[in-house]
Amino acid sequence: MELVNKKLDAQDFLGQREEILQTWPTGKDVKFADGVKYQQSLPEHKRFAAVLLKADKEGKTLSQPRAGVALVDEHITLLQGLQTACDLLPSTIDAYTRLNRYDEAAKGIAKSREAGTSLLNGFPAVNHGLAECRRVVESVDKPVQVRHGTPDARLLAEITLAGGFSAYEGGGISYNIPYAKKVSLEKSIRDWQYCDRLVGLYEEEGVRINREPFGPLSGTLVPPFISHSVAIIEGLLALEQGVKSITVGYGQAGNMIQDVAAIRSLRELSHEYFQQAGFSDYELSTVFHQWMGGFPEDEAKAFSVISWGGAVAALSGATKVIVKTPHEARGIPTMAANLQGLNATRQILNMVQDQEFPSSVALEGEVELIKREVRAVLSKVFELGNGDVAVGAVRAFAAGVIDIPFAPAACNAGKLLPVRDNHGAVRVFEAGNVPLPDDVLTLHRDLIHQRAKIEGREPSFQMVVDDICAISKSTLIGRPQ
Ligand code: 8ZB
Repeated sequence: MELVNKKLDAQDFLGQREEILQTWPTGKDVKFADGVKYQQSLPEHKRFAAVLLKADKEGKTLSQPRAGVALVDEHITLLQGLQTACDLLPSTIDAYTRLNRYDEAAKGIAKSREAGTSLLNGFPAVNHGLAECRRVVESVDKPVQVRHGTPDARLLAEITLAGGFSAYEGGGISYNIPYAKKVSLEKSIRDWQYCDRLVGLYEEEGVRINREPFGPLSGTLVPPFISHSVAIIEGLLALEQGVKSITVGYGQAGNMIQDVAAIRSLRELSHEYFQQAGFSDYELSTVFHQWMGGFPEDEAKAFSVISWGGAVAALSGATKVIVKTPHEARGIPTMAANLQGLNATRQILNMVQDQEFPSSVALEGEVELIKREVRAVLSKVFELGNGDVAVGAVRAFAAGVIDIPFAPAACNAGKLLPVRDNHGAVRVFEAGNVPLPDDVLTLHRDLIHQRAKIEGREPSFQMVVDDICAISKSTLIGRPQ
């Protein structure tokens, strides 16, 4: 089938469903009508979209950890241990499931049973199947989201949504380019149209499922306009398939003004593009990810990074914040470490919640800058797609018009080089083929040269490397030693 941004027709969808539900034995337990009935039985306080909408109206910032282990009982124990310290729960899916390697996940489950500890880096929802997913959802008292990194997430969506999860992270771009090397973008966008259409079918039965494009992308010096462009494209693709609750996301870059401006511009631009495309019947919320790059090993220092993220999340007015842990530099956190990250974040959210970030020339300027950058990129995307955003997205990546820094995908140009300016904001050092207006490019270059002059060196790749390592070595900007 040719890729277009059109609602999948029933024949196409049902044809795919028949095939996809047969790829692993647990697929055959999925019956859509039964999934709808189960979702309808969930109380309001366990419905992800409802809890987000309420928080957004009240101007609150909710907290959410990442968590997932191999075995169901252990996973339940983990989520039960975390739920009193957070507002929203996750189930982070393991890497084999993300790669559709359910046979390997099965071995991981068996070995985890033998070892008495999780030997997978997440919860293998497909292998456990529908009934066990429901047991997870029923064992906790907060809404649960599927968080993963899966280019082809169709079977996972069928099983987990029928299993009572009420939010689903990912998208055809954001779960391909930063996660896979050789998956074609046409294919991942089409496979995600299926996931969005499935959510659309639940919506048609009165069941609201929240969808969240993965905002931070590579998590490495991503300029806000790049991640915003991807989030808006994925939002448009989702709306077309009938999604009604969308959370657009952004990964903390570290400069307070840029980060506050990023969440503000993300919300405003999303409304602008969604409404321009004729959509009005949707709920929009935002998510701020605490720093996604390298962390300091020292736990006290890690808490600083975590708390700063929590503070800026609240100041920016994000609807939720995804929380890191003091184990970030080492790997998958224990429950205790996860609780520490959540408690540190809750304290700062409570203290900052009622404060307002003052308007200023600098903030307004940054908001306007991001908006101009996003509009320049997206107008080229629409032009390349002759008005079709799905086609335009594929061509934009091929042409390097959208270029995600430090992403593994072969179809990503990798020519754009970001670097921090003298205040730590992420700027564009080499634009590659990204069509930024001349005066914007000049502004980025001037800001970078200002820093270079102060550091007494030329802007260079070394400066980029210094920035990538800076926070783990306890500064924001990678100054020369
Ligand atoms: C793209 C997301 C990366 C972050 C965390 C990593 C990192 C991954 C799990 C998890 C708790 C898991 N992460 N898998 N955290 N439990 N199973 O996602 O540590 O911070």
